[in-house]
Amino acid sequence: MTRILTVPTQPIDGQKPGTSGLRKKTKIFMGPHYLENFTQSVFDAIGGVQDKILILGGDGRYFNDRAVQVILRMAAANGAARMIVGQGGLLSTPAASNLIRKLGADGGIILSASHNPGGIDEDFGMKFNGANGGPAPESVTDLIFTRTQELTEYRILEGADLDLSVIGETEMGGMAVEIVDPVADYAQLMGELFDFDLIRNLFIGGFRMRFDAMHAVTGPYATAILEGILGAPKGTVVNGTPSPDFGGGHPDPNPVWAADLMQAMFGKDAPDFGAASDGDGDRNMIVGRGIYVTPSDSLAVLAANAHLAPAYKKGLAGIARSMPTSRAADRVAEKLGIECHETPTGWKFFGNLLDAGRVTICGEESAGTGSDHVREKDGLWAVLLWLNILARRIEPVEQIMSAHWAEFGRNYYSRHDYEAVPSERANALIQRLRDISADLPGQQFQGLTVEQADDFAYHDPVDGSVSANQGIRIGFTDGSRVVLRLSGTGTEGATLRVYLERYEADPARHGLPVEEALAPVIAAAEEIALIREFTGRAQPDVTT
Ligand code: VG1
Ligand code: CO
Repeated sequence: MTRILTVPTQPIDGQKPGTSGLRKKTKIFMGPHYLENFTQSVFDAIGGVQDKILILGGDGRYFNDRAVQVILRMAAANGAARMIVGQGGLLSTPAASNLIRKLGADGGIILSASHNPGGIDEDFGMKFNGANGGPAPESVTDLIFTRTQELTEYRILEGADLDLSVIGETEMGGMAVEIVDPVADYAQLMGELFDFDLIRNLFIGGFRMRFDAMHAVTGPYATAILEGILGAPKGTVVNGTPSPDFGGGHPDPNPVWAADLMQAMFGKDAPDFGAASDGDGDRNMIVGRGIYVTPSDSLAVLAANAHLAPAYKKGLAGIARSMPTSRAADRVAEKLGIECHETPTGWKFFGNLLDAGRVTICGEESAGTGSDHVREKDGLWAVLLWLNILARRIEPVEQIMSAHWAEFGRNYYSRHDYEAVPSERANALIQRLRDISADLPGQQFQGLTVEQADDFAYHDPVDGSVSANQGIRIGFTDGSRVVLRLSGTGTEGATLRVYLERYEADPARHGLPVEEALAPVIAAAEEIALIREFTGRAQPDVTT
């Protein structure tokens, strides 16, 4: 029986879905009517789900299983034709994107707070992807937000839970529910893009790798593809079983949270290649023996070498990077003579460019890389493209990096995060920069002269839409750059992100420690933005 429940109180606490969906403390999502209100708002904002087909799955964090049952009952009560759910309620973000596209679904719901920790006292999240497989664009997230503010009732079916552990088709209140293997279609797609025989031979030849799934959703994918299909030795994948609290850590693939992997790759008897992925499987971290590859550099190297993999052998249409990502990829685009786009942070901004066939490869400094094979960033895809390149070049990662820098120059890069800053302090810092940016050009800070400064506004070349206030950019005459913006994925106060970049053409200066190379830029950022004064912090909480 369908029940129509009237919402007793203010439905949602007035927050817009951020960079990717809505993220909140798990207990908030578990609170009375909260998940239900947000779900109904999503359904209403996309014009209802009557007769529609949706994909549903999540990264396995705490509350994932319960939320799937609620969403299924609501989809049934709202007249959906069919829900396709990953077995056990699991789907990585790129696998969900692939299923939406492959099965011609109207969209999908992904339950994840990505790299944020999981558990009853940690974070939960929900995002909606449209029929192209990509994150809902701002026009849709704005509609969802508006709907949360005016919602008065939601529809839900009463009934028992479905058993999500059995693959096959079942039914709920007239709606078909199909439980699918979360890995199979994705693994097949990867096999179409890359030269699996060549990578198999690499492992046969004794190449050693360590993939850290960080107790999150890529465990089953990496185990099936790397150890199963590609024949990497058992034990190549570590922390491969998804756990509701990600083993108590942050499933954030960077040198801080993947410290074990760093230690293994810099230690005695290190493997040839190391990689990690985040909570929902859309990000990646790449480490060679004794060398960490920054995500910005990884994007540039993948773009420069993509033609070595079957899917990209005809070359790339163009490259896009998020605004704070280093400009290393721009130099590759220039050399290849292809388009290069700078978009705001968040994968949704790549969708139009990919759909229009203007770009093939995209990336973000936060360890997201992907291509036109889906409409999400894709962690394992990046790892497999690296493997395909390594199998063709037969060179250590370190050598590939130094050759790349010798050819294109090196963009030293780092990001400093200040977490849980009181929102009014963080907003005031950004507002002040907005106010003074027009006066900065020509001024000198720590020996660096400002060339350009603004609050980035993106003009989408495909649909003409404008997204303003996307972050402060301060460029210096020597090619260095500072970017400051506030995170859209945090759940506590504000997170200030400071992105620092310096270009070095001279190969004799490509071996400096990163913090040393960036020292003048870091000092200039402090002098311009008064970060210590506004945040009250002497140094960043996380440096990546
Ligand atoms: C962060 C990253 C951004 C990424 C977003 C979602 O956003 O900086 O590059 O697209 O997370 O990634 P923010 O607004 O906190 O800086 V994921 O893996 O959380 O879907
Ligand atoms: Co993610």
